[in-house]
Amino acid sequence: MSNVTEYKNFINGQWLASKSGQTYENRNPANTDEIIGLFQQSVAEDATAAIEAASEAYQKWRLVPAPKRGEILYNVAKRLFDNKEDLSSDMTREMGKVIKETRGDVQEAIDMTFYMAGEGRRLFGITTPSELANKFNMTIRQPLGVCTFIAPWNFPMAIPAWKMMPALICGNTIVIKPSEHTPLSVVNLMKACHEEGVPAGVINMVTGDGPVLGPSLINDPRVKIVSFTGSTRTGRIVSEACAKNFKHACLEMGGKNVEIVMDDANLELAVDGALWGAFGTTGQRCTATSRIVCHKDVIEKFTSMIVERAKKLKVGNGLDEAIDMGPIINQKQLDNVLKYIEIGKSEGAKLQTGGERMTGGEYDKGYFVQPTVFSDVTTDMRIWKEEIFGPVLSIVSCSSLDEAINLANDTVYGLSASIYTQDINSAYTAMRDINTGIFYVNAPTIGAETHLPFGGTKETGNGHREAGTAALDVFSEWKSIYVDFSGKLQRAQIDTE
Ligand code: UN1
Repeated sequence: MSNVTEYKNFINGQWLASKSGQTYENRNPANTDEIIGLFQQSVAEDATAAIEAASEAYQKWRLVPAPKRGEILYNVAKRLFDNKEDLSSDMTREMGKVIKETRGDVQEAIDMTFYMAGEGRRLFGITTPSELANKFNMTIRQPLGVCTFIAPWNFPMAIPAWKMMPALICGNTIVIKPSEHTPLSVVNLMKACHEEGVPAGVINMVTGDGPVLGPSLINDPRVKIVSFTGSTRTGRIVSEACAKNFKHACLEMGGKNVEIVMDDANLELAVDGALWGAFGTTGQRCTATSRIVCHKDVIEKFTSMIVERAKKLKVGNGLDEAIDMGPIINQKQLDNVLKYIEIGKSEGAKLQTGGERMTGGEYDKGYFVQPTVFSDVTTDMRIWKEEIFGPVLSIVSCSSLDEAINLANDTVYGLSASIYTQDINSAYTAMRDINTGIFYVNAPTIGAETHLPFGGTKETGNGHREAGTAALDVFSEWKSIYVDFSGKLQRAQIDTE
C-alpha cells in the first residue's frame, strides 16, 4: 500500500486533498490486484471551491487575447504529443482498452488541442451591411463564464479535451469531474495544461462520485454551461436540473449504432468494419456497432465470416501489443453485459459465438468477456433495442434498401450509422434517410475526426454537437453589434427613405 500514489484534486492551480479527508482506490480492470492510485473522494464543498476559483479566474481569462490563449493550447498539445507513450500506458492501465487504442485516444486529445489552438486566430464572426447609411454591423463570439464537465470513462482523455479546449479558447473557465473509473488521464491532462501555462483557476478538477458532486456542478448559480457525456438516463436528470435555471446543457448520450451490409457489398471490408466497430474498445464506445442489418442474400456468408474472425480475436491485458480486445471497465458493467447475453438467449436469438465471461489464469483477475455475436435477432428483442455497451453484436436480416433504412431507424437513439455497398444510389439514399448525427459509407460506425461535429439525434443528444466549429457554438454566445457613425438618430425599420 505504501508505494501507491495519492492523487489530489486540482483547484486554483494547487493540488489539494478533499475536505472529506477520504480517498478511494482505482484498480486496473485487466488486473484488479493492481492499484492505479488513490484518488480524492470529493464532497460538495470541494466542487464549490473549484467553482469559486473558476469564477474568479474568468474575469482575467476572458480578456486574454484569444491568439494568446491559443499559444498556450499549442504548447499543451505539444506536451501531450511528447508524452504520448506514457499517457497511453497510464490510460490502458486505468481503463483497459488496448494500447493501440489508448494511443488513439491521446492522439484525439492532441488533435483537438491543436485544432482549438488554431481557432484562437479565427473565432470568426461576420460583418454585414446595415440597412441604414453610415452604420456598421458585426457579430462576435462571447464566452459565458464557468463551464462544468461530467466526463465518461470510455475516452478518458479525448472526451475531456473535446470539452475543455473549445471552452478555453472561447475564454471560459472550467471545472471537470472525470469518471471515478478513469481519473488519472484527467490528472495527466491537468498537469500538462498547468505546466504549459494555463493560469491558476482557469482549469479545475474534482474527483469522486457523480451523485455527490453533480448537484453542485449543475446547480451552483455561477455555472453557466454543463457538458455531460454518459447514459441517456443520467443525461435526462442533468437536462431537467439545468432547465430550471435556463442553464445551457450539452448532452452526449446513448447509441444503438447500425452497420448495413447490402448484397453488393465488399464482404471482406464489411466484416473488417463490423469487427472493429463492434469489438474495438470492447464495444464500449458510444459509436460502437451493436446492430448489423444484412441483406438476406449474403447474410449466411457474412455471419460465418464474422463469427470465424470474432473467435480469433485475442482478449487480454491491453498493454500487450498482441492483444485485440481488453476487459470491460468494471464488475457492474460486466454483469450488465452478461445479463444482456442471457436476455438475448432467452428471447430466442441464436448465439453464434462468445457469450461467456472468460476465466482461468490471468482472466480471473479482470473483467473479461468473449466477443459475442447473435444472429436471428428480431426487432421485438431487447438486445435489438437497448444499449448494451459491451462486445455484443446482433444481426438482423433485410431484403431491400428501404427495409434496411427502416430497420436502421428503428431505435430511440441517433448517433452513428454506416452502409457497405458498391451502389452510389443506395449510399446516397441511406446517407439522406438514416436519422443519425454521424454517417459512414464503406467504413465502420466508429472513427469520428475532431474537426467535424460529433453528436447524435433523438435520445442521443439535445441538439448540440461537440468537436468541429460546432463546439464553439456550445461555448460561446453571439453578440450582434451595431455601430452608428451617422451622428444622428436612425430608426431601424422606420427611417426607410
Ligand atoms: C465515444 O464513444 O463517446 O468516433 C467517442 C469515435 C471516436 C470517439 C468516440 N473518435 O469512435
